Amino acid sequence: MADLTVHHIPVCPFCQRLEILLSLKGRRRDVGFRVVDVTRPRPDWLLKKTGGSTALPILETADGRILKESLVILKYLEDLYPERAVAQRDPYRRAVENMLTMFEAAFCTQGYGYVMNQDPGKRDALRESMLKQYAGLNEFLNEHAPSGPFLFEEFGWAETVFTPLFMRFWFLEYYEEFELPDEEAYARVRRWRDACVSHPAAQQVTKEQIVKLYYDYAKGAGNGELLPGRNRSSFIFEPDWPARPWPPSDKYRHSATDGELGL
Ligand SMILES: N[C@@H](CCC(=O)N[C@@H](CS)C(=O)NCC(=O)O)C(=O)O
Repeated sequence: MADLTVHHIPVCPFCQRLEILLSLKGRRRDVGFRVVDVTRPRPDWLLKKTGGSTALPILETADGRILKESLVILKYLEDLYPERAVAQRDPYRRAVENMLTMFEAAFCTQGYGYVMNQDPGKRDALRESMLKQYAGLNEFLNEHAPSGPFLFEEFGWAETVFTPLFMRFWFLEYYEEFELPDEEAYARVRRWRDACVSHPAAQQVTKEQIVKLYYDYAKGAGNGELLPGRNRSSFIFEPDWPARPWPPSDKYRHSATDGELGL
């Protein structure tokens, strides 16, 4: 058995960060990943380990110690397996990388708030706020890494943190018709995003999985919660993704049944 176990939800962006970091280090097989089904109440053994909290991923060491929060776990893995450094080692470069990483929480909250919105009257404002997030990243990259495509020479720490979010935001393209405008204000961040999502170390999930899994988010229900009239969450593991039809993209006018979603 691996010395380290990550308890995770497949297709969760925070869990994908860990998989990307481990892939970059050639250490993916040194850590066991144990799947948790969030459509059911968390098992007692898991709640005992976490002290009652339910957010994943958590990392468990061989002697049963628990770490929480993806950025904390990333740092732990970076320190534990230092031989292929993903984070910058030069203090100034590390600080620049950390400044960019600080944007992730607001970026994430904005994207999830947007996809979960159920009020058509708020769509324009949400789109504008999302664009502001991208414009902020664009400015930062233009200042610190105008040529790119990455912040430094290679896909590194900031890319590990942001790529899973760029991939999740495929749900905005599908359910909100959100696209980055073809304008200078987004040109640099577009190059960063496109290079990030196509990097070989970040291919753990597909657009198809994300769009199908996050249907219930697009209807306002997060984390395996059941929507009215439904018996199954889009977060269940069976049937597998290819067997499910693509969900209807018009989230404001139609609520798909379990049958329409192939659940
Ligand atoms: N800030 C946390 C966020 C973790 C998080 O929200 N995970 C989601 C899955 S994407 C989760 O576990 N949701 C279920 C829950 O909170 O009960 C991190 O970076 O690890």
